[in-house]
Amino acid sequence: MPTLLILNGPNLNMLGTREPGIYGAETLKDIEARSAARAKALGLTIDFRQSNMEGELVTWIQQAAGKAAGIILNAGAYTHTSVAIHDALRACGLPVIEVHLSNIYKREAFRHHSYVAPVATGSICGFGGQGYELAIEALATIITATKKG
Ligand code: CA2
Repeated sequence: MPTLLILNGPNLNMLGTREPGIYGAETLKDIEARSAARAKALGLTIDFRQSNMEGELVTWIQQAAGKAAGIILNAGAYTHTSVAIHDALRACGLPVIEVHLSNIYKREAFRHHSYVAPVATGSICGFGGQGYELAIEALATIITATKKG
């Protein structure tokens, strides 16, 4: 079964504890569970991770090359700052879907720029935890299309 690497950046381990008005009431464990269920229904498995460290996210992206079928990334605040994550995604050769729980374009101006977006196949934001399921569906379509050649 193809594996999707789902990466979550800084502070996303805090989900469900504060700021439910912005990020919803779900915990990251809840999002992992719904992602696993959606993936299973589509014949995929997931490797779901979170890190508060930029370098760890970069290493995981590097290690996914040649192993994972695609990457779903909510880089958290690193979305708006990280050239290192941009470079790793560009080099990995995998389809990448950028996800954000909140609609970053409705928020502060500093959240309007993403270093992930230019190296992503597509971006999904503003749908809370459902965004992860939408990203899994998008990658399932891409993987099937790639297999057909
Ligand atoms: O909307 C998203 O998914 C974000 O990636 C979340 C990041 C934010 O910096 C991005 O601009 C948009 C922040 C995640 C922090 O989540 C918390 C949740 C509860 C309590 C504290 C932080």
